[in-house]
Amino acid sequence: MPGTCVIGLQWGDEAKGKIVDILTPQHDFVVRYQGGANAGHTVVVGKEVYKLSLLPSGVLTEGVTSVIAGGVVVNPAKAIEELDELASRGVQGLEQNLKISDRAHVILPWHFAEDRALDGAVKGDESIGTTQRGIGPCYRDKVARSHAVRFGDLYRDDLRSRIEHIVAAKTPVLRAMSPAESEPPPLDAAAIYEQYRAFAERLRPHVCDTTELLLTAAEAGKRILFEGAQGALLDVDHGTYPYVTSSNSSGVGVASGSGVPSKYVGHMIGVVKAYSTRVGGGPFPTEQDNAYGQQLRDQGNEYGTVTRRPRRCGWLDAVAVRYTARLGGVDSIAVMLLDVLSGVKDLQICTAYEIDGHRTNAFPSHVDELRRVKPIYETVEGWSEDLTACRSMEDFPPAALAYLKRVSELVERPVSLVSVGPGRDQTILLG
Ligand code: 2SA
Ligand code: MG
Repeated sequence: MPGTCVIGLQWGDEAKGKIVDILTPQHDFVVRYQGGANAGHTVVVGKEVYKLSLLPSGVLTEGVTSVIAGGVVVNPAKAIEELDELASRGVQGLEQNLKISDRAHVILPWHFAEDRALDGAVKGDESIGTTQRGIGPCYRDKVARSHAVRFGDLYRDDLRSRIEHIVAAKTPVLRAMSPAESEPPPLDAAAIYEQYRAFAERLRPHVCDTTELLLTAAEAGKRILFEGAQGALLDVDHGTYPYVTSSNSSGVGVASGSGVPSKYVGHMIGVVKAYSTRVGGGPFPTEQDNAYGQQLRDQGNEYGTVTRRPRRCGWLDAVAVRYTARLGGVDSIAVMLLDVLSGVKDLQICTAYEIDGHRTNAFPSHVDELRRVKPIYETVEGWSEDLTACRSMEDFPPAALAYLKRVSELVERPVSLVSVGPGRDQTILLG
């Protein structure tokens, strides 16, 4: 089967962008199928560092068609900003090589205001800590059907009246959602219409029926690389609900988001950070809100790519990763940022959970249960050697090899790749 899929098996930021970048030259298409500009993908090409939020990482490779499929929620201003930035840095062929689905839903100004208001509204002791990119409200409108705008709608004659209709409906809602002191400025339907028409014109060469494009490609045996955003534990259906993003960020989202049946995905790669991070609220059983966590944050430079928020850090949670690997039908795992663990004393891996006195390997379905988890740890031997210059398995100290072996056993998947730094050359392929 010619398709490959790359998904994160934790809470995002597993360095999926690097894997996608490495695999891109072996593919004809690179497809984003869920999420939006809440993602942050860092790709390092030589001395150049590219940070993409919305565009697939494939846009950096000439001759590859990059697709923003129908399951993505698109902020057109962000798409234009990223296209302009890449063009100014000499990336060629964008006009032909980037396709945006006419089915993709459009993020509109009210979605940002709603996102700000929504986050305070979730019951419980913590807010979700969204990226404030309008993602949740846009998906909500998509599913509700009444006040949504798809990319294809931006070119239709009734766009003006559609926007007027939605603005009339949203204005009282927004007012009611927002506390008096932060009431948003009134929505100006005429100005929004003009702005979005201009965005649509600018992006017109990119917009098409990507479902048809991708189905034809898949049927013709073209090699398609599916690029997941966020991580499986943030999946709206199977993650740590409600502390999740609003799309299917686990393996299950590929078919619904792209329109390509999962039978065309021949290899599912699960990307795993050698430890754990989470940005935003919600339970995190192996979190180390202490000197260990700070060491991981410092050594791993763990700050959000989009929001610069410090990421919460902790030990590798093999219970959670085994769950998401099974959920995603993962064939092999890529272990990332192994170099960050150099010099970390008392390395631990969580191998089981204790919940209310019972030991389990199952990942709880309810967030309250997850909050009560006492992680059961296995202490593993650490290493002090710098791994960033390692280029083959023989270069690794025995303790690092033992760590990889243990992760593979616990997750019940072979390790196909190990990464020891952001550069393309800091990658060791196995098997
Ligand atoms: P949203 O904005 O509705 O998707 O937020 C809901 C939750 O999903 C989390 N989320 C993320 N977690 C990790 N990485 C993400 N991308 C950026 C990055 C995040 C950043 O690469 O660092 O820069 O802060 C991402 N996107 C969404 C989010 O924190 C909420 O917990
Ligand atoms: Mg990221």
